[in-house]
Amino acid sequence: MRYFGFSAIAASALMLAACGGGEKAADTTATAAPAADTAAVAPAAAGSTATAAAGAVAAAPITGTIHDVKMIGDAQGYRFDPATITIKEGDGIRYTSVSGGPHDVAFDPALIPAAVKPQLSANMPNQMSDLAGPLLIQPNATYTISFAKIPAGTYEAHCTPHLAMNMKQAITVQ
Ligand SMILES: [Cu+2]
Repeated sequence: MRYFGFSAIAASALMLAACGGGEKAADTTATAAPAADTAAVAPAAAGSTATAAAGAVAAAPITGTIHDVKMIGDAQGYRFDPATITIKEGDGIRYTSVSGGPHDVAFDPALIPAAVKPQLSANMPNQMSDLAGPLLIQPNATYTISFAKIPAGTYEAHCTPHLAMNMKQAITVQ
């Protein structure tokens, strides 16, 4: 029965998160926890953590190295240089539109695991659409993405205007 009670609390916490979102929902959950019985304190704390994870995700700033990647369009084709890159969690990638723009940096939402998407999205400012950065129109315009709090894995990025020309990049986060 206690477990059922916790489920009900968790469910209402999730509903609060869904309706409110962000810090306010977390605060509400924290306030509601003591109002239940004492036995619920530990589970409520766990529920509180889950709510924070499910709510709005803050951008995680770069804590490591910033790697430079060029975006090029010339007689040899459209490409990211380098086209494959291995970085560490916490690093950032600074993309520079060198030639043949406009370019952008985008991820196919269908290819990004659901557990990764909220943080990746939070780390991508000025999105034009879901997981698509702004078009870099001016020569040497840059766009930087933080890979802080991004789980290890390989993620495929692409340039939306030149996707048909296979302008793609494989980013491995260690
Ligand atoms: Cu491009």
